[in-house]
Amino acid sequence: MADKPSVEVCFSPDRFDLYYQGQPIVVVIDVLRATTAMCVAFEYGVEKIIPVSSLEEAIEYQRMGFLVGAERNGKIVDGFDFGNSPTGFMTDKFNGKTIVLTTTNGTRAINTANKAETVIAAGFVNLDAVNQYLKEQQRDTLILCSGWKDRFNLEDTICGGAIVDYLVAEGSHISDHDSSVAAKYLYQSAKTNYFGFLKSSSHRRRLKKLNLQEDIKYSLTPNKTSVIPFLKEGELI
Ligand code: 3SL
Repeated sequence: MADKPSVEVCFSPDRFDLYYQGQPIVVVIDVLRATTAMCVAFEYGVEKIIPVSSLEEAIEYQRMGFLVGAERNGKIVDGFDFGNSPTGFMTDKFNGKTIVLTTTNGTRAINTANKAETVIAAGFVNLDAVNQYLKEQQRDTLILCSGWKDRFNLEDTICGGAIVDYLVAEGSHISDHDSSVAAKYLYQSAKTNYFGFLKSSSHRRRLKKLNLQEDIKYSLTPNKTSVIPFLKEGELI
């Protein structure tokens, strides 16, 4: 019988090169809030999202006439059209449009992963759809947590742990890196109440100060959509 594919977790983009060993699938997670917002944007009809890492690139796209969103440290950057609030994408104003987005961590993580054959964006909001997709693919998978400025964060790790937990329990994948085992245990401790478990997480506190509780609640709610954003030639579709 052929070996089972692996699923492993990398805690932050600056560790990516240590964990990336040519896995054909990379799953990028930024629960609060970039990948959650991307799922919502597609659910509400956005056609494409061009994720850019720097504000300079975002300004270039603005000059070319694109609709451009930019977030830094949880706030919309002055001069841009929108940020990365998931609830902010619950509108038909982006329906059928291509938008450009830059965020503190999430878009950079997506661009870090772009050497993989397949890159998808995940969060709690599309967890079942992502789990199902990965189970069907049967390929080595690396989960990349966006973290916060290259540091570990709880919410992305727990979401990554949920994927590992599912795929290992289903018997479709194996997982043996310590980071993946740790992510799985954190998920198992958090799964009955993500909101409570993450009460003391640094990013939840940061967003709470900015009055973004609604975004936090939404982002921690599983399975709001079955959309899976895929990166194709630098664009999410
Ligand atoms: O880092 C990111 O990509 C953002 O999602 C951060 S925030 O939730 O907008 O603060």
